[in-house]
Amino acid sequence: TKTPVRVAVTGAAGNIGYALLFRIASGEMLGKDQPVILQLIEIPAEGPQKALKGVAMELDDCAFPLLQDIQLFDDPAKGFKDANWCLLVGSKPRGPGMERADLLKDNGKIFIAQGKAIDENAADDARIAVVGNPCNTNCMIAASQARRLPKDRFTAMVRLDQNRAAAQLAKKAGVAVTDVSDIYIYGNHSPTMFADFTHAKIGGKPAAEVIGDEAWLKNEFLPTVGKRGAAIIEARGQSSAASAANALIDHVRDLATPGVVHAVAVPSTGQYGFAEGVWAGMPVRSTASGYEIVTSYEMDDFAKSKIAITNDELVGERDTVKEMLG
Ligand code: NAX
Repeated sequence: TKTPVRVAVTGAAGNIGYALLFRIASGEMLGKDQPVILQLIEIPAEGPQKALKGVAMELDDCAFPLLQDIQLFDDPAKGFKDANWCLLVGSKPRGPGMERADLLKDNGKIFIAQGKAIDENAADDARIAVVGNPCNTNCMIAASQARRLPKDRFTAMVRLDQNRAAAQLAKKAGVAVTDVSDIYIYGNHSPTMFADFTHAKIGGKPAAEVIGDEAWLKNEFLPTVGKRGAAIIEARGQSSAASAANALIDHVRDLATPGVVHAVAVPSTGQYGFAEGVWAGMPVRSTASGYEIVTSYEMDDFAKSKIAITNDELVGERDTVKEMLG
């Protein structure tokens, strides 16, 4: 039998956590033959800690054959101990009237502490996936604390945007989502992201050719994908949870599957014109131990202009938190 993989999850008593943990425990993330140990981390407050116990009771009640242990923590240093995967879902939500800069800085403190706790305590092979927003910049901040672990182990999630884009293209073309390929997300997980329809394929043919409506791609598809999170909140009264958890399952599973190409926010060394050192969504090809950035897509002027906008936003976020980065 395989050695269990330790999966640490922050924000485990939250909405995404509730849609996520049962799928990890059932083997959907790391495989149906891979035992897991869940190390669940919440803030020390009574409410979240009590809710976390409830989630653990339900996990017990599923009697998942692969779930070898469930451990509950209020201290990240203990919660990340020996973790192979660190899924950073928890973050501070934007309160009413709160400035974006304050949100960035408040979350910055959380991700400095978590980055440090991971670097000091997690397993040597630890990989990190950040979901809590603003996820690209939170990820950059956490990675800034890494002394032992390579910074490129820290990734942020743009997979929900990729999945949203694939679904929209399939719907428009009237095909199954499995017919859509080569759709990747560039830049920030925010409305400025660029869902690159220019290289997307439908049934192996260029998506733009199949859809035959450039105005729709530029003026409807891009904003629909970019503002989908807000549209879900408007419709449901709550932010995306099941689809976000599903995207995180996809993100981790595909990082753990050599050969798969998928969009991940990773540290830029200048690919596609992104500023060096920001965490930008790009296509990566997973390898046995990590990933390599796919740099072969040629961008036209339209795509370049979109990438420039989302890059500017990432650089602006970095400027806002630069004193924290040390
Ligand atoms: P919830 O508010 O339901 O849950 C968040 C949980 O995190 C709470 O239980 C809270 O106590 C906990 N938490 C806060 N700070 C923590 C800390 N320092 N350590 C441990 N736990 C902490 O939010 P939920 O709907 O689950 O969303 C979680 C995060 O995902 C949010 O930041 C949200 O903006 C972000 N999202 C990111 C997406 C992406 O594509 N990257 C999409 C979905 C989602 O909006």
